[in-house]
Amino acid sequence: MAEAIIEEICDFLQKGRAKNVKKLVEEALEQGIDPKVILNDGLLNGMMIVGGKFKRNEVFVPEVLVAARAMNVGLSILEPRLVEVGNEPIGKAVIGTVKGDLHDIGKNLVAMMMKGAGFEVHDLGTDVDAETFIAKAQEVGADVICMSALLTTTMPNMQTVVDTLKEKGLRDQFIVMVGGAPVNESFAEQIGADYYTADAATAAETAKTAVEAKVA
Ligand code: B1M
Repeated sequence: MAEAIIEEICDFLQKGRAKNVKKLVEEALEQGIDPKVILNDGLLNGMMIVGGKFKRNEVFVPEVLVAARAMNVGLSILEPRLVEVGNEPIGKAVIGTVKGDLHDIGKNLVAMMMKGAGFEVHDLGTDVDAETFIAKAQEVGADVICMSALLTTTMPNMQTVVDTLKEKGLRDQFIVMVGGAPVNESFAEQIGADYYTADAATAAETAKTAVEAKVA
């Protein structure tokens, strides 16, 4: 039963059928299926299959776009179940996908996990330039700046944020975290970011540890 509904979520996600995905995710939650199973085996699995087809030119941007929309609808249903926010925020974070980059699913997941870890999260969306990241971080008194990039061509825009922080004499005020499929540890080191993490849950854990260490 649980396997059947998860398979259906995965199938409808690939077809970009947001309404069906929404309905089935709600049904799966009502059936008591673990939200993490719905996320990983249903939604993310479906997106991975679409990603593979996109790479092999079996589907194209419009199909990927509708699948991504269905993914974000599914995520919004899961969010309250994945995120149990405490009363006092443990820190503040600004998050966005860097300039030139419109991919937001991974960034949304990181934002969600950060909220779950107790952060007050300010989500700047996609295509965010250095000035916007920094202005928002200063405005809200952020502890952490989180940047996501999915394109090799937009990764250098993470460096621009770090360099602009240095130019403004603000580098020491913020913990800078980077991630996204093409990003890795050595790139993070090379651009002078503080942390690279491979997935959303690890990003949230790392941010929490880093903020606690800063306060101590
Ligand atoms: Co795009 N796309 N796309 N795309 N797309 C990729 C990234 C690509 C790898 C596909 C491929 O060719 N195999 C390829 C990039 C190649 C490269 O740069 N080397 C690509 C391309 C080429 C493009 C276009 C240029 C295509 C075109 O127009 N010809 C174009 C660019 C548009 C732009 O941004 N300017 C484009 C457009 C699109 C859509 C709009 C159609 C859509 C995005 C819709 C949306 O996001 N709302 C889309 C999608 C969906 C994808 C794929 C299929 C899926 C990405 C995704 O959401 N994955 C992707 C193929 C792939 O990745 N296999 C592809 C699921 C998500 C959960 O994973 O974001 O990696 P991810 O997040 C992970 C981790 O990386 C990590 O946490 C998450 C897991 O827990 N993480 C962080 C992410 N951010 C983090 C930050 C952190 C820490 C961890 O700290 C702060």
